[in-house]
Amino acid sequence: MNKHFKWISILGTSILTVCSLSKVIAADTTNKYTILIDVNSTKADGKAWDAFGNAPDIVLEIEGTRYSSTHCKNTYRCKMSFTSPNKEWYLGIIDKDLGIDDLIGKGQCSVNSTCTLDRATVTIN
Ligand SMILES: [Ca+2]
Repeated sequence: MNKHFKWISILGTSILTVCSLSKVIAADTTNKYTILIDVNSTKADGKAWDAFGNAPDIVLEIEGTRYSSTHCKNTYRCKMSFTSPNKEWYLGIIDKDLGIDDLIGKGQCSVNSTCTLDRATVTIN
């Protein structure tokens, strides 16, 4: 094996390694997850979430993005979808109000888990 061939084969192997590594990383960037959110019927003080005793308008905050859905309005239970490169998240569950929003719960949860976040229970798949 001459000197030049040796360098070319080292370079070739390096390029192949970088290409296959970036392929693995790229394939992992856009996973879609489903979250089922269950909210307790009252706030910690025993009062209803909204005026006139109505159910909350559930909003999910994850990695700085807020997710909402028409079927998450005025309900104690709904499903949402989100995309993320991660498998574990710090979540916020919020009751969106006209005035000041109510925080339903916040905390850590990972994929294929059910977690209790203060006044909410979430299951992520
Ligand atoms: Ca409220």
